[in-house]
Formats: sequence, C-alpha cells, structure tokens
Amino acid sequence: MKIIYSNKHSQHDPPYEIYDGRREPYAEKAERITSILRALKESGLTVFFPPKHFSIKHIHDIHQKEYVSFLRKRSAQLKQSQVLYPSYFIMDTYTPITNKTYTAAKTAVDVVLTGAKYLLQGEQTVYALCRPPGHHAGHKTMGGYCYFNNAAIAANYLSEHGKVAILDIDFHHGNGTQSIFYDRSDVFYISIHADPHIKFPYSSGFANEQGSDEGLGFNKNFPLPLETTNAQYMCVLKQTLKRIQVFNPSFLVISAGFDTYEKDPIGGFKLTIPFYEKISQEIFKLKLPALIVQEGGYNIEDLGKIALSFLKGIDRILKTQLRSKDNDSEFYKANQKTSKKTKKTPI
Ligand code: OKP
Ligand code: ZN
Repeated sequence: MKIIYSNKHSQHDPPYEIYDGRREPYAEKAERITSILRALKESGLTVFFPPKHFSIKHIHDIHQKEYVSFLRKRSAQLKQSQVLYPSYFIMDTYTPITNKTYTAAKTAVDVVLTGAKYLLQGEQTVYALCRPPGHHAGHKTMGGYCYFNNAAIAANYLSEHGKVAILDIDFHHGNGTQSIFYDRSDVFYISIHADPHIKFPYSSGFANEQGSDEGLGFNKNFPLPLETTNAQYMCVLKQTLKRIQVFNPSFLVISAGFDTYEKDPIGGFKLTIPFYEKISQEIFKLKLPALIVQEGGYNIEDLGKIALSFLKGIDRILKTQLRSKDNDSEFYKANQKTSKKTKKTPI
C-alpha cells in the first residue's frame, strides 16, 4: 500500500480557534499528522511517496474560482504570525486564514490527487495522509478546519473513470462533500457521524437528506447518538457497506476521520483502538480500489496507534486476497476488471 505525504501541511498551524466567542487552542494541529507519520515509520509497514503537482483546474471543478483566488490572495497578504477570520466565504469561527494556509491546502489536494492517480494506474489501496482536512469545505465556503474539499476533488477526478462511493467515517458529518454531490448520481455520499442536533456542523447530516434531482437516493446519512460503542458502530457500518455494494462503484474514497475514538478531545463516541482494524477489515471486504483520505482525529498521543490499527486491517485482507489469487478468486477477477478501465491519464 502506498502512502502519500508532504511536510508542507506543517506551515499551516493557526494558534487558536474561536469557540462561543472565546479563544481556544487550535485542535487541528500539525502534530496530528506527525504523530501518525511517526507510528507508521516505527512499524516499518509502508513506504512514503511525495505528491505530484496537479493543475488548479481540479480544484476549480469543485470550488468557485473567486473563492479559490480569495484564499490564495488573502493568505499571501498576511504576515507570518497573522491570523485572519474573514467575513465571507466562511461558515464558522474555526477556520482562520494564515500566511501558509493556501499552500498547505493546495498541497493536501495534490496529495489526494496523487493517490487517486495511483488508483487509476492499478494500485489497490492508497493512503493520502493529508492536512488540513476537507470534508466540511463547500463549493465556496471554508469551515470546520477545512479549506479545499480533498475527498470531493479526488472523487470527482476518479468519477471520470467510473462511479465513486464516498464513505465518510469521520465523527462529524461531511456537509461540504454532501452539498457538492447532492444532485449527482455518479458519486454516492454515505456518512456515519454524530447527531448534528448535538454536534458540528449542526445544520446538516440528518437521515432525511437523501439527495436532489438526479442525485435523489444517492446521499445517505447515519446520525448516531453520543457514546456510540464499537458494537453499535459495526452494525451501522455493515449497513453502509451493503448500500455501497448495491451502488457497485468502480472506486471507493474513504473520508477517514479518527475522532470517533473514545478519548478524542472533541468527539463523543466510544470506539477503541483495536476496533479500527475491524472497521477497515470490513470495508476492504468490498474489494474495491480505495483511496483513504485523512480527515479529523485530535487525540495527538493516540492518533498514530489508531491509524496503524486501521491500516493493519487492510494489510491483513490484502494478504488473504493475495494468497487466494492463484485459484481464480473473486478478488483476482475484480482486479482484472478494474485494470482494464485504468488507462493512464495526463494530469
Ligand atoms: C472537523 B473534522 C472544539 C470545537 C470544534 C469544530 C469541529 C470541526 C471538525 N473547540 N468544532 O470533521 O474533524
Ligand atoms: Zn471530525
């Protein structure tokens, strides 16, 4: 499995967010990703690949041009230590612009697109270890620590080669991703998250939001109560996977947030570290080419262990699949099918 990573994310590191009118330490810290990186390196599980440079066109396919240039220009205008809370293109008080915000956000997009391109070239699983996260970013709005919607941009890019399912397992509902694909039937957004009556983003993520026009029936939300346990979560996860199977996509994009963890400082579910291995094992039984896109997860101390647990689940499945490859397994057939479709495309 390939892991795509760039250290450019670390230059975007706002000192505070505003919660209910007060300054609080910024939860979406650069150390989140370094914690994951360290754990992966120590485990010796994988090899890292740098992102390639992709055209801005892929961002413009999803985000309004004025919004993109606003972010670029305002970032560039700021001094190193300045923090700007703009009055437009923003939906909350968690998502400030700093001098390197645009650079970091653009690099995160390059990271996911590089991963998506590897899938097109026949790679089975790629982990896009990116930051800042993306699933709250809408067509022309930043919010919830997100600027560009990494998962949506990658899904849209992949959708030119076949149907795409986006499975969002971050603790928070990916309102940005939902809104971007709400009227499309070629990209299926399905999300498990905390009840938005209680948790961010508050205004969307309810079970009755099912898509519109062409997209009606291609958006699915599973809001869950606080204190959700491993067993309850697994039951819902299996339901989402059945629906993805029925949709029968060519690619799976996973918005992988680890803030469902029992000790997450801003979450509220009760999932345990070993359970992430179970989650990924279950997901990878689908045998779909999958792009794992890093979203949230804020327990810096344990994030590395969570990510490692998640990736171990994939590794085990991949190994089983590889073993049964010779006797004409389903996996082998599935792979043959996808590799025909995966012609190289210029970026
Ligand atoms: C982004 B992602 C804590 C308030 C946090 C914002 C949550 C954004 C989550 N002081 N509220 O989905 O992990
Ligand atoms: Zn989250």
